[in-house]
Amino acid sequence: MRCGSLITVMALGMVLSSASIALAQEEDPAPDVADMNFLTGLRGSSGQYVNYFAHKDNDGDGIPDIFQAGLLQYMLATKRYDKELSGIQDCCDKIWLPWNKFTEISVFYMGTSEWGRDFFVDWISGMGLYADVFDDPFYAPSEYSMNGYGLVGGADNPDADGLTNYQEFTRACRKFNLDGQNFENWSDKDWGVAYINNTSTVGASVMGTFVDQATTPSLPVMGFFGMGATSLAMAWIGIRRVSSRRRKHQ
Ligand SMILES: [Ca+2]
Ligand SMILES: [Ca+2]
Ligand SMILES: [Ca+2]
Repeated sequence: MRCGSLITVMALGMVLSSASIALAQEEDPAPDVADMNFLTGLRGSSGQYVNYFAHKDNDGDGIPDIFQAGLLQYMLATKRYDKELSGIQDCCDKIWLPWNKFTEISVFYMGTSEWGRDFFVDWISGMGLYADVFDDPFYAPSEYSMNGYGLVGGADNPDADGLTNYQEFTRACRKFNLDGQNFENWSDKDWGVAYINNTSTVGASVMGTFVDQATTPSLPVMGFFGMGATSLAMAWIGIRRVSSRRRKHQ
């Protein structure tokens, strides 16, 4: 296990251990994943978890995890990728406990990396907290791994435009004069530019631009055909004008 992963596992242990396990589980349905805010979930209230989760790259794909959480949140809300994300509601249903303040973190990391899922399955079930809900189906990686969906990883390309999510991310950063390849060096001010209000996936921010670009085919595809169509249109207009002038002079 990588050092970063180990640190995050320890952090997950800290936050989960701090949850009040003495509270009784209530009969309460799990939230709809489309309504969950993964941005605030990864930050925690008042942003106290940003150093463990939100501003880290725990899966090592080159993108801060908060941006992947934003992309996931947008995809769930817009329901454009329902087929690929069909297993995530079931994942949420099985880990949901009304008193658990870490549902978004749990769902996100269980889904995006094998080590995260294994942590929750083995470590927490070992504590006996989730013994009844972590049954054998959770040991099927293909069923629960977000990597298997091929949507929010750095090498994924959900809009099929030839640009990976990592490339879409660094492009979005450049639009706001930020170096996406070295986000570890960003200041608090830079992070404020990166995603405004800490809650939204839309708007004039790196987050809004990244989410839009990652789900919209861009220049490599649209530019080629777009330039071809524009050239043909201009040529046609030019011919019409020349023909018109000739008729006037005849
Ligand atoms: Ca990442
Ligand atoms: Ca793309
Ligand atoms: Ca794109």
